[in-house]
Amino acid sequence: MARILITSALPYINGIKHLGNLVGSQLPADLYARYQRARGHEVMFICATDEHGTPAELAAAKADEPVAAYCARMHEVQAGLAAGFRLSFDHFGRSSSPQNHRLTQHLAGRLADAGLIEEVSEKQIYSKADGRFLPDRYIEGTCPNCGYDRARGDQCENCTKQLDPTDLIDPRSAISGSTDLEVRETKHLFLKQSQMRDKLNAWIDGKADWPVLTTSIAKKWLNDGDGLRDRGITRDLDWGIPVKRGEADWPGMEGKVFYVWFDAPIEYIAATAEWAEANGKSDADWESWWRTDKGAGDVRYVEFMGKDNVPFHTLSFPATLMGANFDGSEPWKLVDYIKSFNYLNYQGGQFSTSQGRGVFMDQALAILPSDYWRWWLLSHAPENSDSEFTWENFQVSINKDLADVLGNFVSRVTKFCRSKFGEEVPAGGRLGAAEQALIADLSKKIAAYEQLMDAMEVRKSATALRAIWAAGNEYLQNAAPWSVFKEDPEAAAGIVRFALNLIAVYAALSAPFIPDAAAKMAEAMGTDGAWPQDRAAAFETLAAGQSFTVPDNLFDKITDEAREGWEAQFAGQRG
Ligand code: B3M
Ligand code: ZN
Repeated sequence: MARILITSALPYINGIKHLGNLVGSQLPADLYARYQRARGHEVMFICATDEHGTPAELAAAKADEPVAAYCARMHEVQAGLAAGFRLSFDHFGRSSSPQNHRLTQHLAGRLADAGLIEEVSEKQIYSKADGRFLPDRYIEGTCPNCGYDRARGDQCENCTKQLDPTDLIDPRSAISGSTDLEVRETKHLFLKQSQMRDKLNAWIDGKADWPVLTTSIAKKWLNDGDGLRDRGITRDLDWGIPVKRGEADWPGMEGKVFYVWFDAPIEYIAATAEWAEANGKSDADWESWWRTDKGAGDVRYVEFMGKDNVPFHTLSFPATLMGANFDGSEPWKLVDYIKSFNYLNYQGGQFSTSQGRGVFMDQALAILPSDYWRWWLLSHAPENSDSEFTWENFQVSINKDLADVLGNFVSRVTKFCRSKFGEEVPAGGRLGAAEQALIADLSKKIAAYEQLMDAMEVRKSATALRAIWAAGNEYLQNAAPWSVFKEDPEAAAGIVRFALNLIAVYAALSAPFIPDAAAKMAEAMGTDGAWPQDRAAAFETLAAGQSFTVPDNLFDKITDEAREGWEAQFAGQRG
């Protein structure tokens, strides 16, 4: 049994996430967590809301709520949606937790002890009307690169160039619109990432098995001079983790907080500490996942994220953890594998939170059960390139894969059995050549599926699972127990008993993708949904005489009218 630590990128607190966000981190992470648990491994699956920074403050202001109250409310909303999508986190934490405050301040102190922090006097834009500095998204103006007139202080949304607030032409406050701005000096802490270049390079070079998407982004930033320049890790904001050096005040840093991207990844660790506290465990319990000197030496740590988050996870976060271990006394667990994703597009354009374009998590659950979304999103995960959601493609996949192949198989077998033999696994008959051939074929197919799931090849895993379902359907079509029954009821009973066993096997194999339908299948067959580890025995789990039930229709087909209705409903901007 292995110990596997899994983290999903933390969704920002500033609103409900769309399906593109979901498929780029949380959902594939859940697929992997469920699968590894089913294989008998010890899994710690962690996520949290990312609650600091200007996006949180601006969203709270827009909602006309104090930022702490806004974050508390939105955390509950996001936790509810995560539960709705059956995301099986061991803990869904908050980056504003006391645990993260302590740990972030502690690690900053360690970095200072290591000589990796520098105090820099910086020019920042101060708004007299607002009585405050305007970092990141608090300032808007014209992009010096492309001329877009609503570029933000940290990045131009139009041409994606990273900016500093002082780069903007005709800057104005995003709070008040005021242009009465001036440049003032303010002191900030900088993390001397550039001093870590060689260490980071060597570390990334050691990751030969990482996906190309991950390493190409990491290497690009690492070698592009600009990517590893020293970065400010503090901000002039109210909401955030106060800048302290461990537990001590940091002279000159009064009233400042850490930059959101400094404390957000640290929350992976802090959320595990939150898990320990919430479950009556000790510090040693969470440390056994995160400190290689305290039990995490044998942990395999896997991170899931969209490609835009890769630089922070391959450079900044490892730099923090490596830097904090400068004297060898705090060996923090570094990531072993980063699974990153491209973007999911929506009907010929982009999903967009700011423009309310696409389908958002709450809307998706309001129209269909989560399994439908899980199946489509995972089987179309944007792994090797961007992929696209269209309602037509969604309708076709659901109707074919879920309704025609899996749903139909389960319904035909159980209903036929009930009508001829009652709701009890029939005795008689035996496994003949056709059944033996299918067992041999499925054994190979299951092994292939396991290999793909272990490798986090999400789309290919879905294809492999569908092939397993299809093989059962094909078998049933050829074995035709409904015809055999007329001549030889006993032989028909043997076919049906075998097919009922297939349902039990399918329930186990399908659970990582479609947990609700899989649970219904297992419940109907009266099995515990255990993984078919022992292939020979797996197909004879259900004994003659055991009772079963006919599950309710597992999947409804999506009609043309429904599809057209949704297409129209989701054509505009979210209200
Ligand atoms: N909240 C960005 C995002 O949602 C950010 C991820 C943090 S992971 C530590 O894309
Ligand atoms: Zn631009």
